[in-house]
Amino acid sequence: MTKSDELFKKAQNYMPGGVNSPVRAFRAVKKTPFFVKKAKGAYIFDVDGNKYIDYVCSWGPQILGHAHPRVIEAVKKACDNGLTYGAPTEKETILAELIKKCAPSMEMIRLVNSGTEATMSAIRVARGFTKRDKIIKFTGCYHGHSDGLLMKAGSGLLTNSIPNSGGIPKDYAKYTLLANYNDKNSVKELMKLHGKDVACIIVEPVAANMGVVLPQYGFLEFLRKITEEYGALLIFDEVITGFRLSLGGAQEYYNVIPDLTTFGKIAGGGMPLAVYGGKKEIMSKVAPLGNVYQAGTLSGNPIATTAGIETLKILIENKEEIYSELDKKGAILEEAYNKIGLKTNRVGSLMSVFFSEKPINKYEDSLACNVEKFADYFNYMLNNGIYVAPSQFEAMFISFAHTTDIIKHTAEIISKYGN
Ligand code: KE4
Repeated sequence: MTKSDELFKKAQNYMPGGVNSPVRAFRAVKKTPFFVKKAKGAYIFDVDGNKYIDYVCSWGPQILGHAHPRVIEAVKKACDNGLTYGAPTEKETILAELIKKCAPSMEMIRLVNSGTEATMSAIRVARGFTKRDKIIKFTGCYHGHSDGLLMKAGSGLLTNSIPNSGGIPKDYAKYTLLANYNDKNSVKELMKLHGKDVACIIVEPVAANMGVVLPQYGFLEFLRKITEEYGALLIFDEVITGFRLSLGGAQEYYNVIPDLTTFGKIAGGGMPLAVYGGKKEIMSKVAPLGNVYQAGTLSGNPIATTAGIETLKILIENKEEIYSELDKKGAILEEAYNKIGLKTNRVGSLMSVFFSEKPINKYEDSLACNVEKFADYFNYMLNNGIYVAPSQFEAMFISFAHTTDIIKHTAEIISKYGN
């Protein structure tokens, strides 16, 4: 029995499935998870002394690689001044300014502790601003685990085959309408029936929780137009795409500007920090300015804001080099997968490989993938020192710490898969 196995056995006595987030249990790939000892740069090390090239990057935050010296030094220094005050600090404003510099649509923001809090709060603001109750989300998109968003969601719900979570009152679920990603007609039909009651459409501008599925040409522009037509708000959930596709996220990359945006992951540089925000007129509804209530003991705390500030500063200072390098490296891996006949979807350093005969452009295509073959591929990669997401329905992330040699080595391992 490995040390990881021992730790996993013990953890299961205290936490459901032995984990604090379902996908970490490796159930979809029929393995017991490794327990992490440390991570540095592009590598993650488990308690049994194994070293893996990490393409999970903590599900996106570690775009600079693990334990970036500048981020760690800034956080260590900040800790000497205390961990949390529950009172305003200048760091919150500095981070807000940096976020607005990257995504100018973020005229006014609120810092929270998780992507779930960010999307839950953004929807509440949309309802408060429009005085409408219904929302539209897309099947296969995942926006965290708040009650109204767990209908036909992606990520761990797909991985563990629980399309609709237990514990959500039917009465509540009726306010969440489901459209199909990349299917304009499904949106048109819902808006024709419910448009005057729809507060917002929330979308992952690049879906990354049913595997990566790119918006088809004109889809995001269509959502922008139809929400304006019906007086509903457009919310871009950029928890994954924010600062990932480009410094300004998907809204810069595709030049489609939402009314509200949520960021997470990279925004906190690896610490628990997320953001919701957008037009000042809308965000002015949030207490204490307005009557839409949202609060948080640790929101904007000095340690998480320090990590976020340092991370965004490094991205801003080196944006040309970072984003072009990340794209080049993504292209090398994509070519390696395609050469052995595997389908991929990629934008920049965000990608997925699919075990499917046909292209993956929507939820049903993703659902039809061969998850058994994916599990076999996952184990092949892990046995060759490469850690990819333990689910067909998650994404692969490349960090700036993944050197060309690391990428070429990965491509080499990929090229031998199936031989
Ligand atoms: P958190 O509450 O996990 O910080 O963020 C929720 C969230 C919101 N929006 C999008 C687009 C997301 O992808 C997420 C969370 N992403 C998953 C990975 N697909 C987090 C990993 C996990 O659940 O353990």
